[in-house]
Amino acid sequence: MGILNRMIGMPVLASEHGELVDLMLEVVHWVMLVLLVGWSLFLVYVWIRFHNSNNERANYHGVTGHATMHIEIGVVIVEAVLLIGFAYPLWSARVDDFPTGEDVVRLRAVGEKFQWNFHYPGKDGKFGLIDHDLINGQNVVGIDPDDPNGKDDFVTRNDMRIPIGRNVIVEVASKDVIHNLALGPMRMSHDAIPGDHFHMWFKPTRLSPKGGTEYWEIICAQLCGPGHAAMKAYLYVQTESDFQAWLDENAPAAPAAPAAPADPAAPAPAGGDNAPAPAAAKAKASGDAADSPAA
Ligand SMILES: [Cu+2]
Repeated sequence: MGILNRMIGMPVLASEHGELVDLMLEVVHWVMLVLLVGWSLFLVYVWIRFHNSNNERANYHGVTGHATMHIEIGVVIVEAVLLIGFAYPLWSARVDDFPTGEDVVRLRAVGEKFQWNFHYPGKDGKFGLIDHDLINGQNVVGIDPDDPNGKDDFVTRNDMRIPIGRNVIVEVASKDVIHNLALGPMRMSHDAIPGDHFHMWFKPTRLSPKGGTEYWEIICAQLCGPGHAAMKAYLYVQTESDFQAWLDENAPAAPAAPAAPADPAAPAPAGGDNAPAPAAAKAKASGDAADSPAA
């Protein structure tokens, strides 16, 4: 298994549910390949069998056998099994069975032309309240400075980090146009639509390259404007200890601390202009964003 997935160049697989996604892709492509070859052979047969030189008079009876109908019914059954047996359960787990508990890693991904802002709730695990009216150059996601829950929130630019082996819930939102947060190795993506927010979840099962010190690219999967192609971000799946160290490094320590410049120690991937800038907006925030994904 996996031959066709390798041929079409699927990115590395790094999430738990992703195995089922890849299995479905593989099976669907095999079914389509069989159909393509079968129908192509049938077309060639029809060209020859019903060529003018073989049939000087039109046939007014048409097809009399039932073979094609049986084949069609077979195709419908296979497709129904794929849909009901694989696709629905997979989709249902993504949209219904959101993980709960202390162990879940939560973050927000806010798209804008042309970058991703990742809002982390800090050590307390609670997001500060956000308010669109508070968005400015320093406070890029509009964290309310009066909300105590947001005091340790921080925001990174194009730099998404998650620990291996824990469930992750990402809230996807947009500040301007429709973007799409596409995490290829996680086999997850979701549109970011202005005026609304959505949740997606997954469990990373594999460190990003070089033991989590290098990244996989995150792309915007909706054509969002002239800078769309440059709207890349960086996904690090780290060990738990590396992730905690990164949180310690980025979460503002003392309440009401002045917005300190971002810590430059974070490894800068060879990404050119778009390299992640951790904690681009360590604005103070607040609020009870106990923002449950359950819709
Ligand atoms: Cu975009």
